[in-house]
Amino acid sequence: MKLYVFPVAPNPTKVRLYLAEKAAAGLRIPLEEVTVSLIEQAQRSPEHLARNPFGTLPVLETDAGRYLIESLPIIDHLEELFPVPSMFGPDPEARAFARQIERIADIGVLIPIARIVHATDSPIGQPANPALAAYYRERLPRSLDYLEDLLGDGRPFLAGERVTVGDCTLAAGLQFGRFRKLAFLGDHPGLAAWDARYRARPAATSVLVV
Ligand SMILES: N[C@@H](CCC(=O)N[C@@H](CS)C(=O)NCC(=O)O)C(=O)O
Repeated sequence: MKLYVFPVAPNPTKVRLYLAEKAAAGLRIPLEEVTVSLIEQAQRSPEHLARNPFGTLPVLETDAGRYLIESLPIIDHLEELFPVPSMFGPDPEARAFARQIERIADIGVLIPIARIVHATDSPIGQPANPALAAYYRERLPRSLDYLEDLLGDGRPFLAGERVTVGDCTLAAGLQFGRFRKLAFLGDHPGLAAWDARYRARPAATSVLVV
């Protein structure tokens, strides 16, 4: 298998954190990471568009030569191939809740942060769009509030005592904001403490660059 990625980009980072957490827990998934430079617009090259017509990362090339082009289905597929140790949870209900938290971290935090970054200071040259940035800034606190409430019972990670895929998604989104000197956790002390705790993990230090 090959995983096409680029450092700091949040969706590839989410999958890379997932892989690093699995490795830290003793399961090194055998795949080759291939860098596709977003800075050089290599995601728009004919070679990459043949893998993914949307021209985005990450992409997983399976051993059969097929391409998975969405980050969560990539993780789902790897998790089915390598279910132990689980990055979702020990039973169906726990796994459903972990997946729900991941969706909220992605749709409610990672995507808004990515939109705000690209609408204000895009590292790949997307045009500024203050109205779009304002729209996502207004929406972001709802999901941050929800995640802050989860942590209110003293749990160390978003889904409980153990790290799950939602932690990877949230950390990937927040890193992208930090990359452009944008901070989002000023009104969320529980999440700020989670952020410090998560970033101290060996899996996080091996992947996060800012
Ligand atoms: N829904 C996709 C989103 C993928 C995506 O937007 N990737 C960004 C990097 S985080 C990208 O490749 N952007 C390059 C571009 O839009 O030109 C996923 O979850 O994988």
